[in-house]
Amino acid sequence: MLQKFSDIRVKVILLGDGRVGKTSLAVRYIQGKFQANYKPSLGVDFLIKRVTVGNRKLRILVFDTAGQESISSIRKKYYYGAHGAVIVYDVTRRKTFENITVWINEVKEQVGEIYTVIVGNKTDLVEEREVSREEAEAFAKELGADYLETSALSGENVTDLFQLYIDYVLKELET
Ligand code: G3D
Ligand code: MG
Repeated sequence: MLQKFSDIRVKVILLGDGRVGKTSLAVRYIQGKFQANYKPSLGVDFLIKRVTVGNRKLRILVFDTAGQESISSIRKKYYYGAHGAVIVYDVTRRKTFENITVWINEVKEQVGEIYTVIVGNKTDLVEEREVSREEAEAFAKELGADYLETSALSGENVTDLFQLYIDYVLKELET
C-alpha cells in the first residue's frame, strides 16, 4: 500500500573535537540515557528517532563520527543532505572551544550556509569549567549561530537541542 504521507526527514550532523560528548549526546537523545561506555563502530554512524509533532511524523537522523574527528578523514557523505550542524565543545576544555572556528569553516566548505547550533557540553562539571556561558554566547552571536549548553550526563537541554532542528525544518516547510 502506498503511504499517503511520508516521514519528514531531519538530518543533523554532530561535529566537534574528540571526547567533547558527541556520541553521548546522540545516545542520550535517541535512547534517553547516559551510557558511559557506548562505543559505536568506527566511521560514520547514525541513530534514528521517530518523532510526531501534531499530525506530522518525523524521522530524526543523528549522524555521529567515531575516531575520525581529524577533519581530513571525514567523508563527504557525512554532510550530504544535512539540515543542520551541531558543533559541540566541552566547557571544561578551552581548546575545544577555540577549535569551533575550525569546525565552522569545515561546514562552510562542505555544505555552505546551514543552520548551526553551538553547544557547550558537560555543564554538570561545574568546578572544572573553563569557558563562561557569556563568552560562548557572545561568540556564537558573532558567528550567527544559536547557542545552547547541555549535559549528556544529566540530560539537561538535550531534547531541546534536537527540537531546535525539528522546529527549523518544520518552519522551512511552511515557507
Ligand atoms: P565524543 O563522541 O565527542 O568523542 P563521547 O565524546 O561521547 O565519547 O564522550 C567522551 C567522554 O566524556 C566520555 O567519557 C563520556 O562519558 C564523557 N561525557 C560525555 N558527555 C558528558 C557530560 O555531559 N558530562 C560528563 N561529566 N561527562 C560526559 P568516558 O570516560 O566514559 O570515555
Ligand atoms: Mg564519539
